[in-house]
Amino acid sequence: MHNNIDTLFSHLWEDYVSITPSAEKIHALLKQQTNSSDIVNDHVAFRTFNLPKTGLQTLAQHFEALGYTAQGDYNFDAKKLSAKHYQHPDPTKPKVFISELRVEELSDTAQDIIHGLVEQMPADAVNKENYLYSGTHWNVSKAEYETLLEESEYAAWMAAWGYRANHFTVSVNHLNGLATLEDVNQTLKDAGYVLNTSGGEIKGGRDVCLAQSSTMADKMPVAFSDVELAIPSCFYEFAERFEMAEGGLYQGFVAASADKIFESTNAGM
Ligand code: OOG
Ligand code: NI
Repeated sequence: MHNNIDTLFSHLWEDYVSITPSAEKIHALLKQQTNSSDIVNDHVAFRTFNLPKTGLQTLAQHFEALGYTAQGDYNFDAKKLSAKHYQHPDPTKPKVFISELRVEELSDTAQDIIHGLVEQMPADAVNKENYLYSGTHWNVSKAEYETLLEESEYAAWMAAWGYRANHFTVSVNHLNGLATLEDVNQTLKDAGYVLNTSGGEIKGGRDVCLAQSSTMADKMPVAFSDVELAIPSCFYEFAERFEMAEGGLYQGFVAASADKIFESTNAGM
């Protein structure tokens, strides 16, 4: 386990930009446009399979050890996912969103593939300091990836990329000058980036106290056990939070919006 939150997030960022070159470029672009010395990170998201060896809790324990606590539960019926979000008592620390695929709801074929992958993973991998950015612990063939892809894009992504930050998120509230999420989106489109339009370019809004947008994932090569193939890796998200009626910025997530953000790793939109 890490004993320092900032060190953990810098390892996560390093791993993330190594397979998401657009995020590093957008980070630099937004810094330059807003004359900021840094960009505030709203949250990071992780994915996993709900098998006992590697369920959501095996990732969460690394954050709990650093003082994070579970705050909200989310369910995505069609995608067969459950999720929780975590917050730290220090509000300047990024929030964490962890989802897990309910493997038992998939076909027997898909379940067999996923069990076969997770069996290859050493039992102690989840307790290693680098677990949250350790990638895959298995060999997966192109055919297995494609079989999973037909049923669950999430399962295929996990099989190919494993344990790592799926995305970082720019806190639009902290961007001087680019006042709204619309402004950020326009800046990104002017620079040639492709946004996720599933459910509209902006998901949510003032009415749910959270507006979100994201890029479509970069495509990066993965060495499958038989062949190398370029597939969607990770994306960058942009979040604007609004005041709640009772006061204070909303700190949770919005399931209907999250459902569409997941689709940022879909191939070609
Ligand atoms: C997580 C999607 C949900 C959000 O901010 O609502 C999410 C994922 O794609 O793994 O990050
Ligand atoms: Ni997110």
